Amino acid sequence: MAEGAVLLHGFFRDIETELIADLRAIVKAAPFRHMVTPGGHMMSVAMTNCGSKGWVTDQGGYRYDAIDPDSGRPWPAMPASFRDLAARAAEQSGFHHFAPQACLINRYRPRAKMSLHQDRDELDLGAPIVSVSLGLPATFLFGGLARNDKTQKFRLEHGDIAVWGGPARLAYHGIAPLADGEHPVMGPQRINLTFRKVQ
Ligand code: MD6
Ligand code: FE
Repeated sequence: MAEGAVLLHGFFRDIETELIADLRAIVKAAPFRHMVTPGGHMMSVAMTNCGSKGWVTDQGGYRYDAIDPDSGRPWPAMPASFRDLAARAAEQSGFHHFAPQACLINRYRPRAKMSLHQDRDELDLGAPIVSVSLGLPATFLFGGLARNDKTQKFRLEHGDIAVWGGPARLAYHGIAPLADGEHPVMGPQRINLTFRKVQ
C-alpha cells in the first residue's frame, strides 16, 4: 500500500473455522458496545477487545485498560489462533517477533464508518499493527502523515490482512461507510481485528 504497509490477500483461510469460533466466544464474554469519543459522540462502529490490554474511549479520553469497563472484569484472553495469525502475518511482512498485548475488535454494520485517524495511543511505535478483515468488504482510506494529505483507497475483503509499521505507522487512515450486503459466513457485517503492541 505504501512504504511500511503491506496488504496480504486470503491469508487466514487455513484457520478460518477456529478463528471464527474463538471470535464468537470472546464476543459472548465481552459483548460489542458503542463507545463514546472524548468529544461526546457515540461511534457507529461497535467494539470489544481481547488480550491483557483493551483499547477504550470515553468522555475522559482514549486509553488501554486491562479491565472491561462494562463487566468490571479483565478482557477475555487472546486465543492462540489470534496470536499465531498476527505473528505469522507480521513475519511475512518483515516484522519479526510481533507479540501484541491487545486485540481491538471492531464491528461494522452497513453505513457504519471510521473517520480518518492515527493510531498513536501505543507507547511502542516501533512495532507494526496487524489488521485482519472478516465479513463484508470495506473501502480502506489510507492517507499520509498530515490529516489533509490525499488518501488512496484499498478494498479489504474477508481473509485480508493489512500489516503496517515503520514509515507508515502514523499514517492517517479510516473506513468509508460500509455498503449493504450479506456475507455468506459472517452475515450482514464486517469485523476487523487490530493487533497492537501497547507497551
Ligand atoms: C478497520 N482499522 O479496518 C479499522 N488502524 O476497521 C484501523 O483503524 C487500522 O486497519 C491501524 C492499522 C490498520 C488498521
Ligand atoms: Fe486505526
